[in-house]
Amino acid sequence: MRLEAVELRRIKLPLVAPFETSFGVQTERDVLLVKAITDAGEGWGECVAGEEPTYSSEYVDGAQHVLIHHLLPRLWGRELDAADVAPLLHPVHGHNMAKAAIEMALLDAQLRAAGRSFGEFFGAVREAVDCGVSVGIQPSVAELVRVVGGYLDQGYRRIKLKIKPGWDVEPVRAVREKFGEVPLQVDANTAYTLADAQHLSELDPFGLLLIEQPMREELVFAHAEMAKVVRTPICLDESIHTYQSAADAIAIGACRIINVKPGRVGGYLEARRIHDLCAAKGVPVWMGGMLETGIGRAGNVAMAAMPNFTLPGDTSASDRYYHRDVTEPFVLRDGRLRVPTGPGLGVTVDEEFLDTITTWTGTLGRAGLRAG
Ligand code: OSB
Ligand code: MG
Repeated sequence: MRLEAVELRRIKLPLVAPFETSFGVQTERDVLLVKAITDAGEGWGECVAGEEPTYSSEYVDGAQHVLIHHLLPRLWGRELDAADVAPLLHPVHGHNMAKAAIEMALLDAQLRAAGRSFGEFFGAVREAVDCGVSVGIQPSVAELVRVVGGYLDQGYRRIKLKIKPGWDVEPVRAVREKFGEVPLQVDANTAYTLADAQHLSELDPFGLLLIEQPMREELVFAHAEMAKVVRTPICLDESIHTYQSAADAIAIGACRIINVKPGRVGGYLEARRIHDLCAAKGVPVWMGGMLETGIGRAGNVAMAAMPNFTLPGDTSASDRYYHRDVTEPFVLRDGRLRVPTGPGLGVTVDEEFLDTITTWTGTLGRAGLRAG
């Protein structure tokens, strides 16, 4: 396969409700989409970087810049397999979400051409995946209980509560008291320090599945220290950038569970290696989410069908995020989403709809950028 051109597109999609985390409130997504045009056909990728570098150091304008100026120039004019992308981009440090977007688009093109689905490529062992939902920080505990009740009524199989100092033990207690033994976990998005270990151990009596990323991403050793105080299993999200960082974190006891986000680790192929490592080490994984559109969701749901994805993922239905998705919507059935079976991502991108929400497009080829 040869990469002939890449169409970059920025779209704005409002969220159905504001999503508040310890790092801010989000009311819409500003998404960078990548369409790879190859001699074997086209493929789509979605960049999960946020508008601001507040989840990680990546942000969408930066991802666009690095793709145009540093990543795509390394891919023109050669025979490529999706597996060649990461080695070719290895000289560029970091920028995993930007790298993941172009690898995803090439993998989609390659699998569409071969008539194979992402699920088949990953060795999916189930036709549908168990879905959880990530619940943002709410204005009050009463509102939280109402929102969680609504998601449980829809059939979600696991609730994740976003927490931060001042919004942790009480919301967890309220949800436990109201909804009993529903599978429940929390995500701090780096809002605590090791000095908070004793406080976080107050969550232990609630039988949570896990506590996700309590401390800053570089504090991997501190997570191992915290695990000596907090009995709830620690799960890492932001700290895991590569296969190697996953191996190191597991080796020192910094986490017992890993949240796999293909964008965060530089693509689906690195995510698959992390899945396989964790399977070998007896570490369960689950599919994280970055409020993806149907494009990213299609790939995530397919990967979540791999055998060691034994916990429900942040793979919620399209209507949890958007009034209208950019593909056919993913619909929750019995608390699950079906793994697409068509070639590549197995979804059709609604380009007419895209045109109505596009804020910028640019086409790149060997000769450079043509803004559209
Ligand atoms: O930490 O998992 C996270 C969304 C944006 C950035 C970081 C995170 C999240 C979520 C949402 O929790 C998960 C989803 O896509 O449903
Ligand atoms: Mg997280």
